[in-house]
Amino acid sequence: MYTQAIDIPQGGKEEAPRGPRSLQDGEYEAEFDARVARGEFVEPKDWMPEAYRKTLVRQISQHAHSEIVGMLPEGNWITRAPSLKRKAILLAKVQDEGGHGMYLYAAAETLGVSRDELIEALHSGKAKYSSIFNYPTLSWADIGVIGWLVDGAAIMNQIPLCRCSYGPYARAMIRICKEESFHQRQGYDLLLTMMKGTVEQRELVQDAVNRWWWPALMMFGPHDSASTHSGDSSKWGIKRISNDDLRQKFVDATVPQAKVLGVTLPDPMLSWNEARGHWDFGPIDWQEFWNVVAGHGQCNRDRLADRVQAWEDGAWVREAALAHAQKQRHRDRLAA
Ligand code: FAQ
Repeated sequence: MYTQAIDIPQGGKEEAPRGPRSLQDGEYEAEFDARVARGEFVEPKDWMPEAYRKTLVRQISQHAHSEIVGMLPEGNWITRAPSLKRKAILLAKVQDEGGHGMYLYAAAETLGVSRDELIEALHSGKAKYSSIFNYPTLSWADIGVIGWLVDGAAIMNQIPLCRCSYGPYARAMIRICKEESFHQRQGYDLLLTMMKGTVEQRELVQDAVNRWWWPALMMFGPHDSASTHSGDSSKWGIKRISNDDLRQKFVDATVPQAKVLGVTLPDPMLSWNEARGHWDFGPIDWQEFWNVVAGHGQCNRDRLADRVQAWEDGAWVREAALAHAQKQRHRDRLAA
């Protein structure tokens, strides 16, 4: 259930290898490489190397899980938004994140994996989701900072994905990026309002910036030298810009925004490097990053427990939808 794929390998069955097995398949691979080099899209029914398919399933499903788990830290504040306007905005934003998860699960399904398998991988802890969503949202200013920095980093990373070689992923990303851009602006607007408020409000914003800055930089993934998938992903046109280059672009874009806002970024080594034409920044705590990725961050356990609970609570909705669809099919058969 919950799939758009036509040929779904079900759990337990041997997967048919799709890699090159004969001279003819080797020719397919050469044609595939040439196609990617020409910048053409690869579509679901096209031949593709098995490793390409697997890497896409991994990345797209991790991305989908991130959107769904990413609803939790903000959803936590919907009932506590300080005005009806802010509540409506936050509600729309969290709903958008849910929608992004759905587009992305649908894109992953076109690669021959079922939604149930993907959800099971998340719930069992086998699949990853973005490290950023394992940090707590302690004050209303965190909601603004998530919009500004987390959505800001997400856009920086996702714009190049609109040109990735896999058609369904690239097309999903176009719409997602448009919505993320609204998310980023609402966060910045919220923070501008708070910075024009009381001393306490300004302190809340600074405190939130101090806590989210470094985790936001970690969203781009490990240093290029420690990035296991970058080589293949770049060769296959999935990754267009490296982890470190995107991180640098994000820092360069964000420093002037922090100045306008009137906050200090928590990095004493942040300085303009005239020769490079970029902002230099201090070392990232990679031990913290890998610790969070391994499931030992502040909120990893709660986030997964909340997702599993929500899935179990929603069982009756899935059953009702299936029963309704069955009834409709039965009625259509009678009418035919
Ligand atoms: N967190 O070899 P690489 C959002 C893992 S959406 C956890 O460099 P790759 C919207 C990586 O999986 C945010 N794990 O990997 C929103 C791999 O482990 P594996 C999500 C991470 O794939 C806003 C290992 O480290 N965005 O925020 C992370 O080539 C507000 C080695 O890394 C996407 O998913 C991390 N940060 O590059 C929602 C974008 N980084 O799988 C709600 C699509 C790396 O071998 C509220 N994804 N790892 O076990 C990508 O662009 C890429 O997957 C990267 C990582 C760049 C994230």
